[in-house]
Amino acid sequence: MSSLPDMNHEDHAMNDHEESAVSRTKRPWRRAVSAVGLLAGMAFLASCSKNSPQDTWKPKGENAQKIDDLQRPVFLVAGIVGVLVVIAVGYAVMRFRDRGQPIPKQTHGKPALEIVLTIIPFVILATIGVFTARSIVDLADTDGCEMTVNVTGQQWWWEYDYPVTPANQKWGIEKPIVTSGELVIPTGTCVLLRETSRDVIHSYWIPALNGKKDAVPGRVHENKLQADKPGYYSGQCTEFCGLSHANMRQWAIALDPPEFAKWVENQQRDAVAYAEDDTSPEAEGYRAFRQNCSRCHQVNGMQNADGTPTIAAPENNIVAGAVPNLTHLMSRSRFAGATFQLLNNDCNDRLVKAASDQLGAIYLEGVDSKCLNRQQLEQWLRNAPEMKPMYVKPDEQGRLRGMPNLGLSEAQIDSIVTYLQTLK
Ligand code: HEC
Ligand SMILES: [Cu+2]
Repeated sequence: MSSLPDMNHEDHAMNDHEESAVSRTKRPWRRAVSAVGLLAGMAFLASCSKNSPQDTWKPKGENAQKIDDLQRPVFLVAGIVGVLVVIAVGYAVMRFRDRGQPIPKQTHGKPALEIVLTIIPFVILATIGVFTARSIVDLADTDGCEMTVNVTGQQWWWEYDYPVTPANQKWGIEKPIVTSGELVIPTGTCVLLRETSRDVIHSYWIPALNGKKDAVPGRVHENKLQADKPGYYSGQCTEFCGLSHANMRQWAIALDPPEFAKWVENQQRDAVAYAEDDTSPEAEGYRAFRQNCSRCHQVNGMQNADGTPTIAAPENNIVAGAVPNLTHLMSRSRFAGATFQLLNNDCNDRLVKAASDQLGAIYLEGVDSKCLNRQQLEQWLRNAPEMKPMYVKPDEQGRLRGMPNLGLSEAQIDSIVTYLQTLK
């Protein structure tokens, strides 16, 4: 030991000083190159998805456009600042890296520099702040919408009901419409969503049409949606809400006003009531449904054996007190939190990839026997909690948080699916 190790040297223990000096000068560049490569790879993968229906950079409606108009310049400014900071840090790291030189003279206080470095971020943030506040106020203004839909979140699906209001009556809504999973709206129309929840906090989000809005129990949050063109716009619950949060999807289907009117007309129709002595497979399925499903699921128009209306009592069976109304199940394209397809893959592709001017007609076809994804629907009736995790342990009053396994026989399932196909 002839000399003490140099304390400023990280790798003083290295034997080969020459080689370590070489690798020390090369290594930072190699690292920088791999870091840049990694970032580029990540950016590439992030943009990889062929069709990215939840892309927030592709607004398809007025409110989403307002958000986009704000986020683009903010992203640009933040990007420039970010690049400048990385360059400055990179420069400082290279230029002043430890070569064993003595510690530089320490200084304290540089008022001019400090003031400049305070003023620049202040000006940037204040400018962004003004535009952000303006956008928030603008988006929060829910006056003047031409239609209202109540949107209720529940573990783990969304219910939409279209109340009879003067504005909604102009769209032909003379009877409340209750549906689930898929929100159907007319194009070019400001639709006011009145959001709430029956259990925990959920959040409603259709990225192509607007930002997120929480659905909170005991409160009503207003949110506007407007779609410029007919389309099939996807979203998902964006507030963690328990076991099947990931299976709580939502879709907005925008139709041309004349096609929307057809949808409204159909939704207000009752389902067929089959006579008790009818022995057709549909009528058999109808009775099996009434026996096994009607205590939870409402089908408007269904009748008991004595001719009185069959009224579901979800409040006695489900903690949150509601269950999807199935009167027009086959007018939807998805089920159970809009997670599973009622349409087989071919028919689903045809709908999802439809040109904007054809989408309405295809959607209004609903699910016919050619298109039915029978396998998934049967699986649901065989054992729903296996397809979608749900808390099926009853509470003290015997109520559940999801659809239980009803222990149906294959013959019952077959018969009920035959009946469900009539619910257009
Ligand atoms: C104990 C109450 C209960 C019973 C009985 C019940 N279900 Fe359900 N069902 C539910 C609940 C709750 C959901 C919502 C589950 C979800 O999406 O998370 C549901 C969802 C569904 C859906 C999806 C609807 C949609 O629009 O997304 C279908 C279809 C369905 N049930 C069919 C049936 C059939 C057919 C029967 C009778 C064989 C039946 N259910 C019996 C509670 C019940
Ligand atoms: Cu949720």
